[in-house]
Order: sequence, then structure tokens, then C-alpha cells
Amino acid sequence: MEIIDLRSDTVTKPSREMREAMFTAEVGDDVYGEDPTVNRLQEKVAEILGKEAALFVPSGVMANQLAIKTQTQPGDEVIVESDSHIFNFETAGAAFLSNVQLCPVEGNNGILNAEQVAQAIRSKVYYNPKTSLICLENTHNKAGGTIYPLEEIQKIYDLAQNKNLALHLDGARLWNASVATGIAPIEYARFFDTVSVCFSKGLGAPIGSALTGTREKIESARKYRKIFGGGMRQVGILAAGALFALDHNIERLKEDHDKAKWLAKELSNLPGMNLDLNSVQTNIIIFHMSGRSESAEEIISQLKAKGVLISEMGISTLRAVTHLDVSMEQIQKASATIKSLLGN
Ligand code: TLP
Repeated sequence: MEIIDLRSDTVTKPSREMREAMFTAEVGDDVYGEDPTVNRLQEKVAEILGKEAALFVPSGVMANQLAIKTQTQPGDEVIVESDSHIFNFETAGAAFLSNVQLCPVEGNNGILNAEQVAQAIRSKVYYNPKTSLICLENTHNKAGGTIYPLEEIQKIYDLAQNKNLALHLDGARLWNASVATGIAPIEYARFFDTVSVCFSKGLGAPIGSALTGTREKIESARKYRKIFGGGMRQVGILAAGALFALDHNIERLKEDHDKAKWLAKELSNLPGMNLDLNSVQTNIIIFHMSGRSESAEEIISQLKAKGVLISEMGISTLRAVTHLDVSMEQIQKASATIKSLLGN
């Protein structure tokens, strides 16, 4: 049976060309800073995002957690959106690794406005936690791949400057936001002290993320990366996959966005379907089913039995994600399968 895997854009397998680039990569010991391919990737990512430096790390979680570790002190508070990846899917890493408290604020489709952020900033009374960092997510995963409006980011940046707070962007899918809007990554990144990006989501690399920022912050992150067990050796092999992804797989994200919009529209008319087509701005479709006897989990397993994989994103929330390993034909097949199962 053909399996159409729409659980995440992380499920892609490296193409032959990407594997060849990885196979032939020049390598060295990166703990000594001597891996030429890692160094090339870090310079390239820093340049794309207009930052002084970048650090190659194994995962998006590590990049986010390093951003928190380097920009907070134990006992501080970090403002996040309540559906953010940092709050929901990083196993309480901020508490565990940085001894900070997260202050979740509910946004609109994952987007916080500056007034909401301003209200969450603690006054400077000694018994209050000290707000020290604000984290935004663009695109916003659990809200359905929604894009942060640049004007809102600018307002939050002005506020952060005014209050002397650091601003971090979880840009795991910043590439998708950029391709969908035509706004270059550097235009988003300039408002943030640190930006994390991933090569292993829609870009098709098997592993890898980066944290970018000032040289000073990235040097501090390098030390914590080592403490967190992320000091890697001849990882030019992996960096080569990431470089290949940056060179070949960004522009094509538009195809994933078109496929997601097509599929969302097809599914939106199903009975009991709660799917906000306005939230489908990139490659992620988030939906809920009401009035059905099966739970989200049961829907997932029934679809699986018919060869279509989707994922659960919290209680009763379902997610389908398009990516470079699913063709339009497969999206059409998946649509027919989902309709035949949930159409009555
Ligand atoms: N997201 C994964 C799951 O963890 C939910 C996915 O399948 O979408 N920031 C954002 C916005 C993310 O979506 C993810 C991964 C991460 C960070 C973490 O990246 P990794 O998995 O590389 O640690």
C-alpha cells in the first residue's frame, strides 16, 4: 500500500543529490572550529539573516533553548505565545535547562500584538519575576503555519527596545514565511537579537538548525551547546546537507503552500469540519472535527489503515503538512481518502 505521509515536513528523506553533496563534504573537528563545511554554513546563514555569527546545532529545540539560556538568568520570565513550540513541545526545557518561567499569552492565530506583550511585561517590583526575553514564532506551527505581520514585529521590537528586553525568533519555518510574502529573511531577522532557523523541516535536510545573533551571544551559545552535549565533531557531512537545502529547496516551498491550500479547500466542506482557510498561509493545515463519534486519535488510526498519515497537535487538533516528498497526485489521493472516511 502506498503511504502518503502528511504528519510533518520533518519526514522528508535526503535526495540523491543532497546525499552526494554530503558524501563529498570536506570535514574537520568542529569542536576545534576546524570543519570547513560547518564554517561555510555558519557564515552563509549569518549572512542570509544579517547577523554577526551563526552556530550549527542538531535541532530546532536546541537552537531555541540556547537562545533562552544565553538571554536569561535563573528566575527570569520569558513571554511566549500559548500555542508556541517553546511552550508546548520542548519538554519544559526552559524550566529544566535555564530555570526560567514561561509566561504564555494567547495570540490570534498564534500572533501576539504589541499591546498583549506590553501587558505581560512585569513591573519592576522585587517580588515579581523579571521579564527578560520575548519569543515569537514565524511561521506559527500549531496555529496552522501562520505568518507574523512585519508591522507587528516592528511594534514588538520597539517595545522590547524601550523596556530593554531581548527578542528571539523561533524561525524554524522562517523560509516559508519569506517565500509566501516575498519579504527576505533578513528583513524579518533585523528586529531580533537571536533567530533560530531549521534545515530539516520544509528544506529536506536530514538534520540541523542554526542559532544566529551577535558574535558575543553566539560565543556564549557555543559554550552552552557543549554543556548540553551538542559539541559535534566531523559534522561537515551534515552541514553539507543543510547547504544543499539552502541552495536548492527554498524557492520550491511555494509548491508546498499551493498544495496545502488546495487540500485545505477540498477538506473544508466536509461535515463537522472546523478548518479556518485564512489560517492556511503556508504548508500546514490545522483542523478539528466536531459531531463525530471517533476521537482525533481514532481518526488518525483509521486514516493510517488507508495509507494516509496525519498528526495530532494537542487534544482533538489534527494536522496535515505538505512537503517536498509528496507530489500533487499524492495530495489528490490523500484528499479522496480523507473525504471517503470523513464524508458522512
Ligand atoms: N516541530 C515538529 C514537532 O516538534 C511538533 C513538527 O513536526 O512540526 N520550532 C518549531 C516552530 C517547530 O515546528 C519545531 C519542530 C521546532 C522548533 C523544533 O525542531 P526540532 O524538531 O528540530 O528540534
